[in-house]
Amino acid sequence: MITISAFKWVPPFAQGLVRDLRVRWALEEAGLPYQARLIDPEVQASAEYRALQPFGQVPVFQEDGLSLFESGAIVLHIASRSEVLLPTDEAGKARAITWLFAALNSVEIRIQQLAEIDLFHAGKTWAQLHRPDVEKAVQRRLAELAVCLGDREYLEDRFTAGDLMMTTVLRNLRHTDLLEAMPTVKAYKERCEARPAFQRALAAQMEPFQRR
Ligand SMILES: N[C@@H](CCC(=O)N[C@@H](CS)C(=O)NCC(=O)O)C(=O)O
Repeated sequence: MITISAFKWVPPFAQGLVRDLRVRWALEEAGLPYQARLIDPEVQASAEYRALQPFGQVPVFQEDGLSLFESGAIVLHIASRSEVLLPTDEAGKARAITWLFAALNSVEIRIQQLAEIDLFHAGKTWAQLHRPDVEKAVQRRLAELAVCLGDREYLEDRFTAGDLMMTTVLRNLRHTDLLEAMPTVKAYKERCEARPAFQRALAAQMEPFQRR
């Protein structure tokens, strides 16, 4: 049975955004059953967990003696087992993987900077000085993404792991109104989030938080 690590509890601003969500979503799309190992700060700091995830973070993926960390690598590993996430033709597969990296490397980095300023450093002078430039950089990426999407439903001609990753990245803007100015990107994100597999993944991440 596949096991993934996730947090027992996170503050409300992070609920529904923790990176095990993308792994749960990929597993749901692929139809692979899994169980979650819910961890707390004590486990995060333990030598046993650090041997699985050198930075003490979630998610970790474990199956049959294989242990993986980094959500991008895990989603790619799962996607390689499911045509729902990765086309079987070489070009289609390579394009989907390209979008997965673009989400993590070209879009998430920008959005993460903004989220860190807003959620962790809002009152600090350096953050207030830096924020306008960071917001502009995010707006630029969103506009570029809108051009890529054009009038298509997905980044390529069908849903792939690239859309899955891009959607989880865009969700990190939920504390802002930046997507309101980008209807194409907003509709794209909502289209992906409407997938039943996403809804199941989100409910599964939220369940332990709501139990507390
Ligand atoms: N690049 C890593 C980042 C993982 C990550 O940042 N996980 C966060 C939750 S979304 C975490 O565990 N934070 C707690 C910590 O860093 O101590 C990945 O994509 O898996």
